[in-house]
Amino acid sequence: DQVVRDLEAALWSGDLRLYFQPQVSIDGTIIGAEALLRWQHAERGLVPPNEFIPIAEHAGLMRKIGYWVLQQACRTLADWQRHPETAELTLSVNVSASQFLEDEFEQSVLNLVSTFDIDATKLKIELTESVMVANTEQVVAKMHVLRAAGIGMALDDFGTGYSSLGYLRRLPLTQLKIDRSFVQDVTEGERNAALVRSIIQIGRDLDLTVLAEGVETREQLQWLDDGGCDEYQGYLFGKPMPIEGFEAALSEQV
Ligand code: G
Ligand code: G
Ligand code: MN
Ligand code: NA
Repeated sequence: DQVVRDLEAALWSGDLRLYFQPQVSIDGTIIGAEALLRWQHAERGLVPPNEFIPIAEHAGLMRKIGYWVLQQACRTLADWQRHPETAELTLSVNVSASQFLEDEFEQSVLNLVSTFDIDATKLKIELTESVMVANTEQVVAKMHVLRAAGIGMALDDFGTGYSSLGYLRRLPLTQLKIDRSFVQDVTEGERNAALVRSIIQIGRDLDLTVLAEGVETREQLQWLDDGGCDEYQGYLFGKPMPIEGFEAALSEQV
C-alpha cells in the first residue's frame, strides 16, 4: 500500500534519518551514542520507529532498512575516528531479532566494518531478549562471530522480555541495558529498588557493563550511581537528536 511505497522511497530519497542519543559516564562525560531511526515524512512529519518498523518488517523492507542503518552508523564512526576529539566515541545500533537472524547478517556487519575501516570495538549491536525465541546455538554462534571481531553486544530493554538466566549466561554479551520502566520507578519504594539492585548484580556477575536507560532525574541518577551502574542514557543528558545537535553537545563539553 501507500505507506510501504513511501517507506521504500524514503530509503533512497534521504527521508530516513539517524538520531543520536548521548550515553554518558557518571561524571556526565559523553562516551557515545545510541543511533535511533526516524522517518522524516513530507506530510506526517517525524514518524517514530514504533510506527513504521512493524510495517517495514511486515513488508519485507527491514533487511534493506537495517542495512542502511548499519551503513550510516559505520560511516558516522569513520567520521568520528578521523578526529581525536571524537575518536573514542562508541555508537550503538538497534537490531531486531528477525534482522539478526537473517542469513549472513554478521558477515554483512563485518564487511561494513572493513569497508569503512573503523575500529570495531566502537560499534555496539543492541539486541533484545526476543532473539532468544530462536535456536540458542545459532544465536550464540552469530554473536561469537561479531564478538571475535571486537564488536560490542548489548542486551536492550533488559528485564521486560522473557529470558532465562541460564540462557543469559551463555550469550557473549558486553553490556546490559536496564529498561527504562525499572529506572523510572527506582526511587519509588523498596520493592522497585530491590529489583534494580538485582539487575545490576546480574550484570556485574556476568562481567558486563551496566547501562541505565531513561534516566530523567538527578534522584534516579544518584540512586543508580550508588547502586553501581556504569553508564547512563536518558532525557536528563539529552534526547535523541540529529547529528548536528549531538556534535554541538559534544563540543560544548570540552
Ligand atoms: O527512537 P525511539 O526512541 O522512539 O525508539 C523506539 C523503538 O524503536 C526502540 O525500541 C528502538 O529500539 C527501536 N529502534 C530505533 N531505531 C531502530 C533501528 O534502527 N532498528 C531497529 N530494529 N529498531 C530501532
Ligand atoms: O527500546 P530502546 O531502548 O532501543 O529505545 C529507546 C527509547 O527510549 C527511544 O524511544 C527513546 O526515544 C526513548 N527514551 C530515551 N531516553 C528516554 C527518557 O529519558 N525518557 C523516556 N520517556 N524515553 C526515553
Ligand atoms: Mn536500544
Ligand atoms: Na531499551
